[in-house]
Amino acid sequence: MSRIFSGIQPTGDLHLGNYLGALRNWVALQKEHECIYCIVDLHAITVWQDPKGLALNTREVTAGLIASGLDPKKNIIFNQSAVSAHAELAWVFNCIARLGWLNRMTQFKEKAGEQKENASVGLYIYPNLMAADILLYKANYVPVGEDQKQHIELARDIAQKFNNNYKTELFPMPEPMILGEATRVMSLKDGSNKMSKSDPSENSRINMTDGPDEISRKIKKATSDSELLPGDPKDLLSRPEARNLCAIYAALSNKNISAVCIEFEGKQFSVFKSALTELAVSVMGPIGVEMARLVSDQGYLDSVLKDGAERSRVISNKVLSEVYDVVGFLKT
Ligand code: AQP
Repeated sequence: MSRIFSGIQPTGDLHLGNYLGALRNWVALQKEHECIYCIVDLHAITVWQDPKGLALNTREVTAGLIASGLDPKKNIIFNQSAVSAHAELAWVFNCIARLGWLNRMTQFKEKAGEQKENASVGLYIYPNLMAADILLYKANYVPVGEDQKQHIELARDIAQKFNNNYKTELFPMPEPMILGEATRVMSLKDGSNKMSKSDPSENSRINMTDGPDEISRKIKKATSDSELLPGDPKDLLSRPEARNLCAIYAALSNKNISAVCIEFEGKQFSVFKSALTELAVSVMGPIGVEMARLVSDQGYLDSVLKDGAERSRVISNKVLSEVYDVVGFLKT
């Protein structure tokens, strides 16, 4: 059985991009794989997080995972800071990864923007910690959205260089798994930016906790254009906002985008948006309700995280010990 690892940051409200690009795929994978899902709070503090908000978001993301359909008994679900081996292996990888490799990471450039000199060192070396997250479990596959592909490639480079430097086969090469029709859900306000928790505009995303009225309002306000919907998805290439809405419809209805174009060919956006609202409410509504129920049961969420951390330590301590032996650290 292959081992799957993936992570999600507790940096704000979970949104439709997280659901379609990650969570929904994780739920499907649990049937056939050994899955480890980590709420990556160490990654979260690479940009400022209010401490109370971070704790709140960590529980809310845990609720989101379970409400989406992940079984916490079958899968390991835990928060990263509870398992110190992540930070320990990351340090070793800080000494393996090359500056030139990190300089190429587009997410750092996007997140640091013009303020590069002011960005935290943590944000810069974020991919090394991500490599540690994955390799600590010798994971074979990492289900992620399109935006994370470059970081998985870096994890492979780190694994390869570690193995070469120390003449070992310790780490397998992890593969990204990019699944579904919505591998990169874009902002509802700007089709050139991805939907993101940290986008200051609430109207840019549908949150997993949004009720029917919020979903409907946000879809109505979503940027579209005045043209009719085409019968061929190729004609959407120069219309990023329209393409995004069609891709969301396709993913939510488990169809491909061509089928959606055929269904709505020649229709106006007002008609399409009504259908999209109905569909989004029917898929996301029950998940939001279940999330709210779980969030009110803090004791249960904390017990899930504690159990997950204990189970993840069984695997990760063993791998870290192998790494320390290979590197030559004395276990005094
Ligand atoms: N817009 C998206 N479309 C498809 N997949 C997405 N993911 C995130 N946004 C989209 C996928 O969700 C998983 C968890 O991501 P994350 O929360 O750890 O980090 P992120 O990619 O940085 O997400 P955000 O929402 O943009 O968070 P902030 O604003 O805090 O940086 C990943 O598998 C990711 O691919």
